[in-house]
Amino acid sequence: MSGDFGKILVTGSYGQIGSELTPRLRELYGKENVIASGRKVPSVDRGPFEILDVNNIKRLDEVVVEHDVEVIIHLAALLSASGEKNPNLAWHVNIDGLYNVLEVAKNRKLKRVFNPSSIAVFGPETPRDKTPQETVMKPRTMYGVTKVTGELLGDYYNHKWGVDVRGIRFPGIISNVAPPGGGTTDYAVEIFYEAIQNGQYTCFLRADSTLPMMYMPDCLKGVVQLLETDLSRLKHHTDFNMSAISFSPAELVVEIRRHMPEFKVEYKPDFRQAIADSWPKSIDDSIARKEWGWKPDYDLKAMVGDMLKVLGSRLRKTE
Ligand code: AKB
Repeated sequence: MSGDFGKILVTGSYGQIGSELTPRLRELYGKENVIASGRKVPSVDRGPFEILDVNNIKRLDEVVVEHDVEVIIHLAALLSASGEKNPNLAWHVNIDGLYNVLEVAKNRKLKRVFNPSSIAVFGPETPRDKTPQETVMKPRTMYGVTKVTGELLGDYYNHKWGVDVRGIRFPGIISNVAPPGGGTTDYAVEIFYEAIQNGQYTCFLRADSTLPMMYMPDCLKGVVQLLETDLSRLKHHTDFNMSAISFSPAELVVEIRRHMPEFKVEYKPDFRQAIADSWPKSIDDSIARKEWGWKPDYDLKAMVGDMLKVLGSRLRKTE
C-alpha cells in the first residue's frame, strides 16, 4: 500500500502522537503529501499546514477538497485527565469531531481513516491482566466513554457505508519530543524531564500502579503497519489491542536509577489514581499480531536507556 495513499490529512498534528507521526509520514510518503492541521499556526513550518478545528465540518470538508485528501489520521482529542476536568468539552471534541471526520470521509469517499482508541475503553469490571480484545467495556471516565463510542461509530461507518476506519487501543505513549498533555500515563514522560533537570520527581500515581505503556518508535511503527495492511487481512478494524511494556512507577524508577543512582522520588497520588486503578495492567494483543503482524521492539530497559540518552542530550543543549 505504501505510496498509493494519495494525500494524508493529520488532525491534531502538534499533539503528542502527531508531533512525531506527521514527520514520519512525510519521510515515508513525501512532505507535500502530508497536510498537518491544528487550531493554531505552528511555530516552525515543516510542510503543508492548515488551520482546522475538527468541530467545524465546513472547514474540514474544504481542506479535504482543496488538498484532494484521501486519508485522514484523526488525532485531535482530549485525553483522560483533561477529559475528567471538562467532560462536556471531551465529548464535543472527541465525538462531535470524530463524527465530522467520518461524515466527510463517507461523503468524499476517502480511502481510509485512522482514529486512535485507548486502553481507557476498559473499566473496573474488565479483567486487568492480559486484558483480552473482546471483553467488558464499561469505562468510568468521559475519555473512555468517548473512545468506546468512537470504536462503535467507526465500525458502524465501516459496516453501513464501507468507510475503511482503523484504530488501535493505545497504552500510555512515552515520547521524548512532545511534552505530556492531559493523560493519566503522563507521569512516565514527566519523570524523565524531572530526573534529568532536577534529580527528583513527585509522582501523581502510587508506586505500584502498573499500566501498559509503549515507546514512541513502536507507536509510529504500529500505526504505519496497520495503515499499510491490506483490508482483506483485517477482521477487526477500529479496536486493536496493542501492547509493548507494562510497568509500575516503582519499576520505572529502578530502571532510571541504574543510570542515575541519586534520583529521588516521592509519591503523592491525586485524582488520576482512580483512573489508573480502573485500567488494565497488561494487554493481550494477539489479534493485532495475527491480523497485521504487530511486534514491539522496545522493552523497559531499552526505552529508558534511549529516553535518557536522547532527552538528556537535548535538555543539556538548551540549558
Ligand atoms: C491517557 O493517559 O489518557 C492516555 C491514554 C492511555 O489513552 N495516554
